[in-house]
Amino acid sequence: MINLELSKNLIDSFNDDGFIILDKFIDLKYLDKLRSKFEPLFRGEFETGIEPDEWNWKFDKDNAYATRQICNAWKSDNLIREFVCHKLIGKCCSILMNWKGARLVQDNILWKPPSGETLGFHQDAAYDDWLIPQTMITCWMSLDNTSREMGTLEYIKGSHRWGLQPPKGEFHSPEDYKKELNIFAERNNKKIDVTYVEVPAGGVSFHHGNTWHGSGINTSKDNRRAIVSHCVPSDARFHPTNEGGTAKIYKKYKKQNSDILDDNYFPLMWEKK
Ligand SMILES: O=C(O)CCC(=O)C(=O)O
Repeated sequence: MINLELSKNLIDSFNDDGFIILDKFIDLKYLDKLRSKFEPLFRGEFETGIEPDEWNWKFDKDNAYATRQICNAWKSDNLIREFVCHKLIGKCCSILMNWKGARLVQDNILWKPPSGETLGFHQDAAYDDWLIPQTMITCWMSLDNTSREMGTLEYIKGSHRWGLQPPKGEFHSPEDYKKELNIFAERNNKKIDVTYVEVPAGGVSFHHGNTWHGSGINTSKDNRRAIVSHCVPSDARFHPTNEGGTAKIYKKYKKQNSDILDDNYFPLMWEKK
């Protein structure tokens, strides 16, 4: 289904740059089937009968050019679940982050149509201050060939060493998608070195939760679609008091008198034996 052997060179690159980018990950025979899931999901046709946690773009209702995003489509669709919760993703994330295991905190289904708009630069781990430890790694799987013209994902090399800032600014369709990045870099005297994730369909990138990233406008005539696994350590716990970032959506899964992340809502993907 998916294939990857992490070499020492790849692990070193991840530690140096805050990301790695690879041309081959998803077995190509699954790509059409995965792409065919997007339209029904955004029309609200959920195979399992369960709504995703966030469904923030709907056909015939929302801005046609916004980048369309669903969070936790794994609850709604079985094939998406097989991919975003795959044990190999959990294993790669654990090795790259030096964790004993990984669980899914959130998935993303992303669809940037032709003329599709920006996603503001941000750091993923900034949204999970409601977890201990506050950390994350993201596996971004592309279902289409990507290029700079298509508004592909962009990374700032080495920015995983810049610390974590609270989330600021607009996420969906900001006019200046680099505004928050530029403000931070100028204030802290950081050099901005952009890498565009240009991969064939079925390619992948992994990025550290502190790595600054975002994406520009799709100036091509093609759709750009991705499925994404955002992972946290298998032994992460709910923070007793923090309520920032995405807490208002995900802290409802905290059980009274317990700080444990329940496998039913935050699936365990892989753990070292
Ligand atoms: O695909 C994009 O444009 C952004 C993806 C992203 O922000 C993420 O995967 O963390």
